Amino acid sequence: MSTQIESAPTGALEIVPIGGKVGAEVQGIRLSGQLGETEISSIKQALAEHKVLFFRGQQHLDDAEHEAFAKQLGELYSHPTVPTKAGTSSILELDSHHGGRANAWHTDITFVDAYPSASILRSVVIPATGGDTVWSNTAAAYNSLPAELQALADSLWAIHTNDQDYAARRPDRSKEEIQAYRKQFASTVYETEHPVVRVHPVTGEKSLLLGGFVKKILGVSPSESAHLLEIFQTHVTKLENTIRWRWSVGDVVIWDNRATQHIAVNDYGDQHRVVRRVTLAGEVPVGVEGKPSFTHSKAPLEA
Ligand SMILES: O=C(O)CCC(=O)C(=O)O
Ligand SMILES: [Fe+2]
Repeated sequence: MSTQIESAPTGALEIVPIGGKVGAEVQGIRLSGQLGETEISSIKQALAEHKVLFFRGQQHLDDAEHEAFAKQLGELYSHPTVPTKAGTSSILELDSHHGGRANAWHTDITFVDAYPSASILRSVVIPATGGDTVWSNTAAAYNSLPAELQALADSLWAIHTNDQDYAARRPDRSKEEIQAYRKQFASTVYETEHPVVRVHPVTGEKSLLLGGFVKKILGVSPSESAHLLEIFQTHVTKLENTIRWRWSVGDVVIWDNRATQHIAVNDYGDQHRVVRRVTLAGEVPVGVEGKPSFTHSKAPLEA
């Protein structure tokens, strides 16, 4: 079933759901920095509903137009530690030949309190085989928990940090590469306390706020924390709660970073893969009792 929303100037914008719980393709639109208000509000509405939106055939976008498009949806947000691509105001490039493989489930930049509300990813070089990305609906994951575990999750808080990155878990990288990456990625070490369940500011939905930057659940032992994380994360990665995208060059994907996790599947060996991302500023999350997250430390990396 698809819904049609009238929009100017490109005619009908069609939202075609793909997954049962997450993801829709948006058809009949040429992305640019000159979209009409109707199109922008239709995209925002569809994003709140479907969490991940896919746009095919946007090869005409260059870095500047990618940023111009993003600016119509919100304020651009630059990564706190990784330098933006030269010549752009906020683009983060992930190049597989330079270590850019986000192959662990995560929500973007949750090691800061006001982490991005959305990410807009554009494919530039795509391998002939593999290199898909998978997203999970973390509100659906919360809803799939039994009521007893929902109540437990509602009461928990977790500490997130950038001083434990996915690179460190990659067997294919040398010690030197891991050290160099860590030196940049965690040049400033952030530690932030977030509720395990956040309330979405637009939809009011509760979702699990976890993923690869979590260091530990507060108030329990390290081993209890690991067990609890496994229980919750199992619901996030359940196939029913996910959508997997086979990229073509020129595809653009927008995800609601407040209600999703994602992972880039690392199954393409030495093939080249390049994607570029713009993120939009977010607000400080609140838990079910209205208490906001907070960054309790921020310090330069110790040698
Ligand atoms: O490479 C991808 O498909 C996703 C990379 C990623 O995690 C991101 O852009 O936030
Ligand atoms: Fe990411």
